[in-house]
Amino acid sequence: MYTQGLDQQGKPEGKRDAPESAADLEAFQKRIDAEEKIEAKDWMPAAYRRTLVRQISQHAHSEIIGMQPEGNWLTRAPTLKRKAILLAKVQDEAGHGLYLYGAAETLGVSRDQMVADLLSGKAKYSTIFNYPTLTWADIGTIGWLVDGAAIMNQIPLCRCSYGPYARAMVRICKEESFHQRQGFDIMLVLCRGSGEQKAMAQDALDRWWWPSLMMFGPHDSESKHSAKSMAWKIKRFSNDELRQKFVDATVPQAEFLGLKMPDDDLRYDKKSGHYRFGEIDWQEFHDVIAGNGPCNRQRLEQRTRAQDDGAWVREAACAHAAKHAAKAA
Ligand code: BYC
Repeated sequence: MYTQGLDQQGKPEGKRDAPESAADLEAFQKRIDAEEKIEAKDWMPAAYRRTLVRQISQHAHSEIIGMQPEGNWLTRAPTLKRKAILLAKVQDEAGHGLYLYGAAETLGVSRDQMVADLLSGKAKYSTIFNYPTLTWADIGTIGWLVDGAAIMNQIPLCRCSYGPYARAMVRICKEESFHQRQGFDIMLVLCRGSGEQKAMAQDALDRWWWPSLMMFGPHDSESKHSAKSMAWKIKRFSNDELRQKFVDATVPQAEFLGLKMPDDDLRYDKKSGHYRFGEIDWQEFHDVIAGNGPCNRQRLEQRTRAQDDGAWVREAACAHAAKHAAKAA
């Protein structure tokens, strides 16, 4: 187990992997193939551990950074009821981040290290949270599309081979499903409202549709981690498969709302039973990953400020725990 600094791939800095025997690797793969869950204390290949630390910590960071775009509307929600719902949703996202940091910690990486990697820009988080929330319709669209895409990606993660991650995902998915419905409900109200409200909903869809498709990651042909992650049953479906499922599920919902998808190439292909859609702007995807999205800097600044402002709470909690431990001893 390691708890110290990790490099960008989640590998202990300056350390080499211990040699792994072919027999151990084969026995491990057999367990995976037999759908056995791998638990924290079980032997696992170093690369499997690294992949999980990378994915779970990025996932946790996404939940925590993802609180910001929605938090932006807490003081401006149109009614008290909407405000209470949004407050609960944003709190849920904090909870998701905490379960996920906890799941990553079982792999031997410390929370402090993960947070440090996020704040230094070393660790990634989902590109989607680097876009601004300009109107109330953006809150509806995030729930509908962003949580919708998250569910599509995360339901299969409930069957991930690593037990602590899979179990964390069960509760997260239940909550995400409520989030998606509250988002769709906001959209429904706007689309049945005045012309101005409907135009606001359409504008939000125009801005969030393509970034939502980017949440599923690069094309399978460009996805460097997919083959290994699929063999280890961390991922159960490829990026493109999940993206297609999301498009197929979402286009009819947009039709129901009376909104137009911002994609002139979108059409239903009767033969395959799928919606065919246009090409994603991969340059934009890579730019946002590289830190050059509309809000990357703002998101990290805000997170750093929150971390600094909370230092006294962490110190007080540690002092309190130490006092109790000393008493008990
Ligand atoms: N954004 O080989 P690939 C939420 C990176 S939060 C940024 O396909 P993999 C919510 C990828 O990390 C939901 N980076 O990777 C919260 C890799 O980079 P590194 C967040 C991306 O891991 C608040 C490289 O590109 N969900 O629901 O096999 C409010 C190559 O990609 C992105 C999760 O985190 C991206 N979009 O597949 C509301 C789900 N896409 O690490 C809602 C868990 C790719 O080599 N994660 N990259 O430097 C996953 O399922 C997988 O990690 C991914 C990528 C499908 C995202």
